[in-house]
Amino acid sequence: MSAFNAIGEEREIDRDEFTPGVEPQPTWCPGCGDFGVLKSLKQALPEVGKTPEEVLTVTGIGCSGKLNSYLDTYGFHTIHGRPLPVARAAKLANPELEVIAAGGDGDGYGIGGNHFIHTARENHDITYIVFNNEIFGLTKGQTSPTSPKGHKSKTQPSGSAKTPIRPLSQSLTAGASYVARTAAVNPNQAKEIIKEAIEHDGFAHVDFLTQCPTWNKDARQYVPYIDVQESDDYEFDHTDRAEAAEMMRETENALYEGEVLTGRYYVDEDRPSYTEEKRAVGELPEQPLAERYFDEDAEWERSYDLLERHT
Ligand SMILES: Cc1ncc(C[n+]2csc(CCOP(=O)(O)OP(=O)(O)O)c2C)c(N)n1
Ligand code: SF4
Ligand SMILES: [Mg+2]
Repeated sequence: MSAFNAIGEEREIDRDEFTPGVEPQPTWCPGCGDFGVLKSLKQALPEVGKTPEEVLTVTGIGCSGKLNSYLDTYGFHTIHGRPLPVARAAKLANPELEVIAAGGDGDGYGIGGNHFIHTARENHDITYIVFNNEIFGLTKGQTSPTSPKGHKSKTQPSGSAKTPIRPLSQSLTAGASYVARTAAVNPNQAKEIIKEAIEHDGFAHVDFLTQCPTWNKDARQYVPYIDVQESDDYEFDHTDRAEAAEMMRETENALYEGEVLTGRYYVDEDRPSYTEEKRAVGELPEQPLAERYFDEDAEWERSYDLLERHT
C-alpha cells in the first residue's frame, strides 16, 4: 500500500511502521482482548493508506489507555474520560490529521459519558474506539457502566444493582453517523470495521468487545460471535435509522443473554461533519490553524489580542 507522507512524498508503507522502533512490550495480561484492538489498527491503517505521521491517537486512562504506547503514531495519553475533547481540539486545529480516540468502557461511557454524547451530537470527524470489557480493568475489576446487572466485584460483593447502559443505542440517539460493534475474537471483521470507521467522514463509534481474563472471568469471552451482516437470521438496512435502532436494541439485549452480535449497525454518509458545517458558514479557516501558527505571513488573532480588545 502506498500513501503520501506529511511532506507530500509518495512511499510504500506496511504495518510494521506502526510498531514503535524502541519497542515497549505491551504489559497487557496474556489473553487480553486489548491486543486485538492494537492488531486491527496496525493492519487497518496501512490498508487505508495512512502513514504513522498522518495519525494522532488520543487515549484515556485504563489498560486500554496504554494503546498509544504500542502504536507508532503521534500520541496523547490524556486523563480519565477525556480523550474526546482532546481529539476534537486536535482535529479542529489540523483537519488533515487522522484522529483516533480510544479508551475503556469506564473511561468513555462513565466518567467521559457527557463528552461521548456531545461529540456524537456534533458529528466530529473522529474515529472513537471503546474497549468494552464490561469492567474497570486497570483498577482491578470494579463494575463499569456496561457490567451486567448482578455482576459481582470487590466493590459490589452482592452484585451490581444497576442496569447496563446501551452504548450503540445511545450513540445513535446522540447523533453519531457511523456506529458498529466488533470483538477482539473476530480479527478479520475488526480490521474491516476499523477501516470503515477511519474512512468515514463524521463521528465513527466502534464498540470493541475486549475480554479481560484477569478480572472478568465470569464474563463470556465473546464467542461464538455472530456477524449480523453475514447471518441470514438478521436482515436490516444499516442506512435506515429506525431499522438500525431496532437491531441495536436486539443486539444489546442479546449480549447479556449470552449471544454476541457484531457488525455495522448504522451509517449515514450524507450528514456533514462538524468541520464541514463550520467551513460552510465561514467559521473555520481553510488553512489549518496548526499551519497558520508557523506561517509568519498569516493574519490571525492570537488569544491575547482578543483579550486586549475585551478588557
Ligand atoms: C479522575 C479519575 N478517577 C479515577 C481514576 C482511577 N481509574 C484509573 S483507570 C480507571 C478505570 C478504567 O476502566 P476502563 O475505562 O473501563 O478501562 P480498562 O482498564 O478496563 O481498559 C479508574 C477508575 C483516575 N485515574 N482518574
Ligand atoms: S487487567 Fe484485564 S483489561 Fe487489563 S491488561 Fe489484564 S486482561 Fe487486559
Ligand atoms: Mg473497561
